[in-house]
Amino acid sequence: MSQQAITPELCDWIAEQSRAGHPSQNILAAMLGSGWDEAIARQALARTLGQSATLTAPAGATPGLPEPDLSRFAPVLDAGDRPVKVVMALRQPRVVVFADLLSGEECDGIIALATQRLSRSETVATGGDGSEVNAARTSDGMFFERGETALIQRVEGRIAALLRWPLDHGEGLQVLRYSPGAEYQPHYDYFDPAHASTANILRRGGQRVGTLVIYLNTPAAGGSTIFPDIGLDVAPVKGNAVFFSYDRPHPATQTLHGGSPVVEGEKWVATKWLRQGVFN
Ligand code: PD2
Ligand code: ZN
Repeated sequence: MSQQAITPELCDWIAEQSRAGHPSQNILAAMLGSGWDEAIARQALARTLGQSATLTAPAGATPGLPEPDLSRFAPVLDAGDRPVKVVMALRQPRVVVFADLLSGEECDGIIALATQRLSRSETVATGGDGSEVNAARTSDGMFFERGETALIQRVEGRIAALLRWPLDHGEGLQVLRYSPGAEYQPHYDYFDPAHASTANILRRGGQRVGTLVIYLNTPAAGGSTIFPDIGLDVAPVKGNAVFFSYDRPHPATQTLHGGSPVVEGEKWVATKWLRQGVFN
């Protein structure tokens, strides 16, 4: 789009979207999706709705980020119904590796529940709404509803306590199974503000602000979760998990991450994505 200008028509459209209940973050995402320059879009939002409109959180969002309580350097944290060990913590970007978040039986139980419902994993479609099969992600996957079974409920309650983030701000757990050779190429978990489908996705709970990948088994070789920007490889060990958070949908968060190819055996993970607001 060339010659972008803040016209009265544009301001009317922004005001109309706001009156219809769309958070300013979503309006901004829609403008970026249709080719508006970000600086001009933010200026137009600020001019129409006031400066605070360009801040990112949706109505009802919880301020801050999910974050375990590492303030006392306690090597074992109380996650409500289970003590969870801290293996390592990086401050910038925030990455924390936990051990024994789930028991062996809990891992096996989730795999058993998921097995019957696996299908080839999809990612957010590049062309519009919905999702599509993507060569960058060669695993099989499924989603649980939040609270779908007593086991899922227990695990979700534990995650909420550990990361001090409301249970209803979490998406349903996603389970992935990687066969030998399967991988998940490096990506960001936040929704790209420039993507056409993002405004729609953000209506439900706002942006993702944190990810917890839980390892449900220990593959014989390969399958580590990699963070290329910071040179970190996290080994997939049954019951352990890696958590990372991101305060804005931008590569500057250094949260690029991927699942390296499995070399031998299978790899199973359960991922919990955390949103800014209530995800229903
Ligand atoms: O399985 C993994 O290691 C992995 C890597 C990157 C999972 C995800 N992303 C994810 O579920 O978002
Ligand atoms: Zn990811």
